Amino acid sequence: MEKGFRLPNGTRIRLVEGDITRIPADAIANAANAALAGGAGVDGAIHRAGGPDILRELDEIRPRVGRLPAGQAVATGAGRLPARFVFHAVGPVYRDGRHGEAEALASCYRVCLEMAEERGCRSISFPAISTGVYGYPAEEAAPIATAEVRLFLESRAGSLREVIFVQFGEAAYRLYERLLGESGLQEAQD
Ligand code: AR6
Repeated sequence: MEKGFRLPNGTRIRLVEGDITRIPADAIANAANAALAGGAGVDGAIHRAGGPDILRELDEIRPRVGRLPAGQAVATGAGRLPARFVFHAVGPVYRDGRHGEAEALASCYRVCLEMAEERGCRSISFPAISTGVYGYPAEEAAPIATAEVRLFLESRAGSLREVIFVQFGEAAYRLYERLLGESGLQEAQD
């Protein structure tokens, strides 16, 4: 399943249901953890598909940055993934929504978009950060992700032409489809 939306300035938001490791993009955002040590979920899938080079790079970064706070990200190469970079973003662990979770989640998207621009990327893909192991309710996380991406594309996009939301499973895909569909964006036909 897949759908595209066009912004007035010609940039695009693409929505895809599937495995983020199989979808080509200049940069792939990862839902990592503070230890940058790999893990389950999409993090595990990215390390499995990308191969050991990614963890080797993280081994070098770790001593410099220590434990990475929620809302921040570091960049590595993408190993065997169909991408140039992986941005390892640390999402917030969801407690009750009153502990800065929304701002930290928004920051994950913003920081990754900025990192993509800094590296001249044309496209970046995102999983639904924090909505798995970290327990962020998908319906609360989705409007934060889409609003942050839209704001960035509308106001700050340079090299970046396309942001891809990769949703795992039909329910997550439908949630984004509804949100983006109701946002007044034009659906792209190609
Ligand atoms: N492609 C796209 N999305 C995926 C994939 C995939 N291959 N696999 C899972 N998802 P999670 P978090 C979706 O748990 O909540 C790890 O252990 C999944 O359905 O991967 O940020 C890290 O090391 C969900 O919607 O990340 C951290 O310790 C979304 O990706 C911790 O989990 C995020 O789920 C981070 O937890």
